[in-house]
Amino acid sequence: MNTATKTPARNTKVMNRFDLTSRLVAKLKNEEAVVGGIGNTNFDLWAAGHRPQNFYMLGSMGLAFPIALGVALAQPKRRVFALEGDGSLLMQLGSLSTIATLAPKNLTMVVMDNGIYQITGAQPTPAAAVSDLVAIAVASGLRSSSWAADEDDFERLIDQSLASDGPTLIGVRIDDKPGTGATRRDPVHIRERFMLGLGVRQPL
Ligand SMILES: Cc1ncc(C[n+]2csc(CCOP(=O)(O)OP(=O)(O)O)c2C)c(N)n1
Repeated sequence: MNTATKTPARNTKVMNRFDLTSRLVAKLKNEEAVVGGIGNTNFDLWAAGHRPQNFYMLGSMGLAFPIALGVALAQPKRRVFALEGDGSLLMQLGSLSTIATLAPKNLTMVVMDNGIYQITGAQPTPAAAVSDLVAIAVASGLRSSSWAADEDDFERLIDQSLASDGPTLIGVRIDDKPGTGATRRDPVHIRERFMLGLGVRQPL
């Protein structure tokens, strides 16, 4: 028997990245920072409605959570969200231990698990069907980590994270759809706009 069928992830609903991202963005009322990972997570963040507090990672996989950690530590009064693909998180699993150790109270991470590297041709990730990313997060010390059973549960877990006294990780299983939009590929512009949005740059 394939033991992968026993992982909690396999019992959760397959959802859609853009829909979940839109649900998250609809909840934002307090200039929360949102860091999108390379490719589809930031394309859907852009498509859900650009905000000055959004940062769109270009080029390197696995940096959404580390960048969000830095923002959360630098601005502890601001809620910070990070959206990352499963393949990208696999590039940077050590960040989970670092985040668990530094334990910012204001950080909510979402891993969008489609089991593939969608944007480069849908190759299966090595974790697909054998590893449970939420179980890895728990074992890394992130005790508030869970799979969202469906869209309502995702929204509940987001709300719950706001009241949590430590970092939260939410795993969502998603379909194989590509991202909805396309971020303008100008890293300096993205960085400057984000820093302005966080109030750490003065307008020119
Ligand atoms: C270090 C590194 N290796 C490989 C790539 C090429 N690459 C860009 S996005 C991507 C796949 C991302 O997969 P995932 O994070 O699961 O997101 P998805 O495309 O499935 O939404 C790959 C392999 C890269 N940009 N950086």
